[in-house]
Amino acid sequence: MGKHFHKPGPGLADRVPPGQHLTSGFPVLTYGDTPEVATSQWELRVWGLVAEQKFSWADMMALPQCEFTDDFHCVTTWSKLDVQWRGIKVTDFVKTLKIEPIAAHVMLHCYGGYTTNLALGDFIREENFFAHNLFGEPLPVPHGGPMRLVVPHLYAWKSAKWINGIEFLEEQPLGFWERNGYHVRGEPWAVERYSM
Ligand SMILES: Nc1nc2c(c(=O)[nH]1)N[C@H]1C(S)=C(S)[C@@H](COP(=O)(O)O)O[C@H]1N2
Ligand SMILES: [Mo]
Repeated sequence: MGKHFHKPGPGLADRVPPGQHLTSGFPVLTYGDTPEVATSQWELRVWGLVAEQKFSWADMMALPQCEFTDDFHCVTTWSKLDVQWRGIKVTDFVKTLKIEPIAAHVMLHCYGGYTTNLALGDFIREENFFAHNLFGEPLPVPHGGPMRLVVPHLYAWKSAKWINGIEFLEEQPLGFWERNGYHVRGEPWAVERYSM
């Protein structure tokens, strides 16, 4: 373990899932290239078992803006506590959608081609949000700027950076890491790291 990683101190242990170590920095974890998207070009499209719609940056900024403080757990074993974000609750966003009752899963799509899947019940949760601000600054591009999803209750590979699409499906799809051996759900307290 390098000097930036340490064992959780007393009182923090109950916030660090099994096999995880705390980091004081905020590592960047990206598979492949980092896409550069200006907010003027940015777009979020919803399709599949939902009335198709496109959201511009201005559409997202017109939704209620909230502050969030959450712990962040990467499956490669680092955790960062108390990350401060600003953005839009998924529950506020989906109020504007017409989702078909048979929809049971979503595939999240990103600029650059990354994908990850969530059960609808793991996506539409009060604590999930689209983030565009990190520690009081516009979300840095390496961390998913201008806009990413944050799903605090699952391992961070579900927190899609540079999000640009949400596909509503009846059957469970498999995203990039899920096809490559990662667990389909990824709950850190249950240590759902791999599919076998
Ligand atoms: N588009 C995209 N989103 C992504 C990833 C990625 O490679 N591409 N990596 C995931 C993984 S494995 C983690 S741990 C977090 C890392 O977020 P960070 O780079 O802001 O720490 O983003 C997730 N979202
Ligand atoms: Mo990760």
